[in-house]
Amino acid sequence: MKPRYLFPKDFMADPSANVFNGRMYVYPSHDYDSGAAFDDDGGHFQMRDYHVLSMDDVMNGEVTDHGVILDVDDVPWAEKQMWDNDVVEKNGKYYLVFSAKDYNGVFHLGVAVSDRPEGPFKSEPAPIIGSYSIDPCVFKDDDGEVYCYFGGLWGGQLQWYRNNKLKPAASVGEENFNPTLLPSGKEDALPSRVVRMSEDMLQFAEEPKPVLIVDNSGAPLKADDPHRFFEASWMFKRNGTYYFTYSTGDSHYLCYATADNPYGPFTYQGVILEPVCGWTTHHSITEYKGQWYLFHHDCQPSEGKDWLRSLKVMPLEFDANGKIATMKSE
Ligand code: FUB
Repeated sequence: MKPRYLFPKDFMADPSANVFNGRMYVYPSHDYDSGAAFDDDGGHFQMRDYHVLSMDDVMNGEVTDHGVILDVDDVPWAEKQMWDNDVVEKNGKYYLVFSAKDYNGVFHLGVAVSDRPEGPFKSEPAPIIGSYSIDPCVFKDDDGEVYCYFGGLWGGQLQWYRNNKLKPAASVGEENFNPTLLPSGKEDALPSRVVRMSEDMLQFAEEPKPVLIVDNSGAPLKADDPHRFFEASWMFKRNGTYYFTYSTGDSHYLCYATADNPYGPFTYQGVILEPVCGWTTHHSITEYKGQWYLFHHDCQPSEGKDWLRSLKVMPLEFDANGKIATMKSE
């Protein structure tokens, strides 16, 4: 089946799709033309607010735009660049976890709370203590524990940190992409992070841990592997298997790796999506009414403008062994 452009009226990206109260909700970033030039730090992504979209038929149904659910002016600690977010329900409240830059140009993760999936959401006064980098995915396991997966290279600043501490050589400022902080060649790739959230969902309950992706022999993927982690962590569970899915950034794939627990290590399995039109590729995978879907974005409608992305969705199939066939979004 051909993918559907979900919301042709506006430019949105980084869709996090979640089912709440029997309805599909999609929480994207909200692209606009700020006039900022393209750079390797993502300085062209100057997003200011979030909307939420909802529908009860993913491929054909009407898509409702519930309007602005959080604006950067209503986040006391954030100056700019409201990048990827995700929402989870816990004990009847909805928690929007998002990434934005503070007034020192440093990315952190923040939490905003609502009584309804449609928002509006009210931001906490300060970012999550000990949080850094971008692209949070909040995943609720069957026992009710919520895990946050996060991190992104280059403009996402993940290369500034080792063992959750700023590397001494990291320069805090506008120049995020400092290649000397990145591993290279046959050094182990930099991993995404996973952390269990506190019961009230407002803080980390523990120190973030690396999300190790290993090959079939148990060796970590290397920095020069085109399938190594870059950004856009997503987690889902199917038939007891934890699927960690992610973008490879500069090689432009969506890939996946599996484990029998939320912390991993995750064994690399393959490519989910071939490169799309545009530099970034970012997604979520969710089941609704018995069908799995791949939500993603591309830049075809804006004729390749990386900072003006459009939401897409298509069905996703698993084989009898739980494997995902590589797809193209055309
Ligand atoms: O939308 C801004 C950034 O672009 C996201 O945080 C990345 O995952 C990439 O999609």
